[in-house]
Amino acid sequence: MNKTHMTLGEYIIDNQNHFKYSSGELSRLINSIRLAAKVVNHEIRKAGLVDITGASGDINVQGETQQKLDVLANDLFKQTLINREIVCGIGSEEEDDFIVVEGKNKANDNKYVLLMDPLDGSSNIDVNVSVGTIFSIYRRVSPEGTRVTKEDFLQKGSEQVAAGYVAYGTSTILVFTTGNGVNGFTLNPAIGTFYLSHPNIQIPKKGSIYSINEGNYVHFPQGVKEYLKFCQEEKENRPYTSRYIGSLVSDFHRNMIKGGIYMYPTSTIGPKGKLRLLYECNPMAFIAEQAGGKATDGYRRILDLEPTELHQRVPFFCGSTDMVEKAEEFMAKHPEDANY
Ligand code: P6P
Repeated sequence: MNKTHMTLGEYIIDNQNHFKYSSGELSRLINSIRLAAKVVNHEIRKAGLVDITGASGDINVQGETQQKLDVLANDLFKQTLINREIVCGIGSEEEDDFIVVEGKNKANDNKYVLLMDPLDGSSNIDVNVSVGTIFSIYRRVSPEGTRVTKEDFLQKGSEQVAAGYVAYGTSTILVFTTGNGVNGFTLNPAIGTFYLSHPNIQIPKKGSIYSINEGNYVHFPQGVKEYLKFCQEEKENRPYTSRYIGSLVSDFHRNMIKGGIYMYPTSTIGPKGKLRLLYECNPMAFIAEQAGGKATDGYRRILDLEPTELHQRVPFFCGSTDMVEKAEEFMAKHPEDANY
């Protein structure tokens, strides 16, 4: 039930009994994400004034240069989750392996694991371009009271109980689903409260925006090249336009509101694509489907993919159903590209 000017806290209380396995823990988990998002937002808004922009000097497990804010956001979300003893384990883009949350053994009784990209698109921070946080929540599969295991994290995206993102843009918006539709909450920075601003978001079935790094064009699979040419040569009143911010959360959020497709396909320079299945593609796919959109690897539903590794990468086609299905039509003509 959505009332006007409802706060995130009121929404969680009003909808708690809709959360799968509602026992209050999921509500507390979302509340802890809310707190961490406000703190990260505060740090991002002053980047450039204090020494938290630029590279940290470290390289993460992805082989990517860690930005100072990457490390800060990772530490903030981790600490908030650990302090509240809500999850029994955490997976993060910035951590080589998953983190076991033990505490006074109480944590091992916790039912959930969380996977996150604490600050996606962080290389954009130094040039004042929007960045985001992405999170994915599962119920553990290992017995409660025991130490969390890798299997708790390597679950299909269809098993997620909640997923969301925070877009630190012209305003800061927290968008999430618990399997009953998608709602967006915008932060009022003056009082530090998230208000329901985008109830029941539905991705327009048709769209006219395609979002892809066309700098990689010569390296794309043939089906992607053919789809891009279709968009660029479409005869009826040239409906398509290209928008690529270089920040998944921003490109995705724009498509959620206006319609569009985001693509990060395989290429000869990235044979499995770039985006990570567990904490980028799965949460965004869950949200997209809950908003009436579609998400595939060009051939298969993202949420059906069986994970094998914590940081595995998969190709990603996500957004307005009609656009994703049109792209899949071109991909289907090249089945040789289905095995990456
Ligand atoms: P490229 C950011 O690093 C990210 O994971 C996404 O947020 C973004 O869409 C993509 O990579 C940009 O990658 O190769 O186009 O610079």
